[in-house]
This record gives sequence, C-alpha cells and structure tokens, in this order.
Amino acid sequence: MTQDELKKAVGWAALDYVQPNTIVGVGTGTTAAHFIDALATRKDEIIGTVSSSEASTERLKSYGIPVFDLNEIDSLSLYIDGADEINLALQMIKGGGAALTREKIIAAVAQTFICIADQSKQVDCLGHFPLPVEVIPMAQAYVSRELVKLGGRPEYRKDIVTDNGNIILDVYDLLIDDPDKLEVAINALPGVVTVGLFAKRGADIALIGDENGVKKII
Ligand code: ABF
Repeated sequence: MTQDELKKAVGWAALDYVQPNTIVGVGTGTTAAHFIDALATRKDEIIGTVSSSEASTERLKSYGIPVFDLNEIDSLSLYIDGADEINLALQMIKGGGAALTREKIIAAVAQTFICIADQSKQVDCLGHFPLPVEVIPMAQAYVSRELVKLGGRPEYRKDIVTDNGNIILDVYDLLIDDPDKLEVAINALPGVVTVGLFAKRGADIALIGDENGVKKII
C-alpha cells in the first residue's frame, strides 16, 4: 500500500471513535484530511467540529460541516490529528504543517486525543524529524541562539507565516532523549509561542497504518 493509502486507512478508522451528537476536534495535514473526508459521511450525526487550522476549516466547510470557535465550547471529548513522529509512549513531534499552536490548544482541551499516522511516523526516539517551534517574529534571532545552546541547529522556515501571524524555526540535530524536559526548556524561552513537542500531553490512542492494516496502540 502507498503511504497515502495507509493515511486513508487510519483516517477512516478514526471514524469509529466519533460519538453522535458531539463536537469533534479536527487536526491538520494530509492524514487529518482523510479523516475529514470520512467525517463528512457522518456529518448529520454530529453537532460539528473545532478545527486546528484555516486549511482544515476550509475543508470541513466545503462539506457543510459546522466549525465552531473553541471559545464557544467548554469541553471536548475527542480530538483526531496526525503527527510527524510518534514514539512508543505516544509522545509526538508535530508542526510540519505549521499548525502546531492550535493543535496543541485543542489537544489540551480534548479528553481523548487519537493520533492517526502511517507506519513511517513511528520512531523509537523523537528527533529525526526537525522539531518545529513557533516564534514571535521579533524573537527569531534570540530564540535561534538559545536553541543552539540546547544542541539544536535551527533553520527559519522560509515563506511561512502561521495562522497566528508568527514564524517557524525547524530545529535539526536535537537528541530528544528526554522529551518532557526539552519541551519545558524550549517553552520557557521568551518569544516561543509553541514547541511542536507533544510530550507532557501526548496522544491517548494511536492508530497506525501498515501493510497488515490499522493497529491500535494505547
Ligand atoms: C499535523 O499532522 C501536523 O502537526 C503534522 O505536521 C501533520 C502530519 O502531516 P501528514 O498527516 O500530512 O503526514 O497534525
């Protein structure tokens, strides 16, 4: 199966977790896009969604699926989203799609976060994928210097402005042997909006697509 076929399989498998008469949290990326396509087949059963990006909002609205502002709801039972990397503890690197801030906010609100990913995203140790960090533009140089002190090699992501008007630094060469510790350290840097390390709040369930089908990891 191609990578996109694996992404489609997990995107549709996540539909089994959607409860009627609920609002569903929806992530960003090509795997999440498959989930949106699947969710559209059940749109009359749900109240609507909250979305982690303008891109996902556009796709949801193209199906006529209501999209609510997160401030309109006081709880969220389910969030479905992809990842760039996920380890066996269900900690993730996210942000390849530049939506990490809204993704992390919705993940914090959700009772259950289900990560949907093809097998290529599963790693033993996070960090092969460059770690995205959303930064206030004026802090780019300062945060870059501090990321070097932490052992990384930050690169400015050209031609990208996030939905929140910020920039992204992609940090290469980090050895992430303590994801929680690194998440706290980078979060503490003035000017950092969000680090794409979902360690303290990882996924609750992962649906991983491989040639044998979709495996559920808890
Ligand atoms: C999103 O899913 C991003 O955090 C991450 O970059 C992306 C993975 O992309 P894809 O599903 O397209 O492989 O949540």
